[in-house]
Amino acid sequence: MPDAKPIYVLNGPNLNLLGTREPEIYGRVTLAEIEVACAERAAQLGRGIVFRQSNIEGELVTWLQEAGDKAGAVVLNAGAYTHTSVALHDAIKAIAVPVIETHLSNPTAREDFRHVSLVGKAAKGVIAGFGATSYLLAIEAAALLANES
Ligand code: CA2
Repeated sequence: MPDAKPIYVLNGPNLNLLGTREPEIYGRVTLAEIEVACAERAAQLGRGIVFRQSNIEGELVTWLQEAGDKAGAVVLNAGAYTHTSVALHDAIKAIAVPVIETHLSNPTAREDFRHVSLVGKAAKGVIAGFGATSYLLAIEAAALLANES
């Protein structure tokens, strides 16, 4: 598919620590390893990726706005901002490209404060609870949705 728009994979706060702490919750895979796996799966599906991580809420908002112009779809693990950020909710609402909320863990099975997702109220759908495989499932959903638009 010539000139297919890339899938943006955006990661929120503390996800840069993956593989170094709390392996019982988040596994031992690093974010760099997830990036490689996402790039491979996207390439199989005829797409490139733009993969980024930030601990800064506003930076994620800026990248969502950029994705609205440049991406075919967005895979978004907003980390803890998932549960708190009206700004991310509004940024998702403001762009026409589909956004797939993605989590390593299953927030619904965890503490009560993780049961609310402001991101999920704006996202196209949610994939959660499969560890690093959540990202690969989200890449597949993103590629399908990008092909539809
Ligand atoms: O399960 C997910 O992917 C989460 O988005 C991860 C967030 C959490 O706040 C969400 O409720 C669910 C936390 C990311 C923190 O990642 C760490 C990784 C290693 C060590 C410490 C934190």
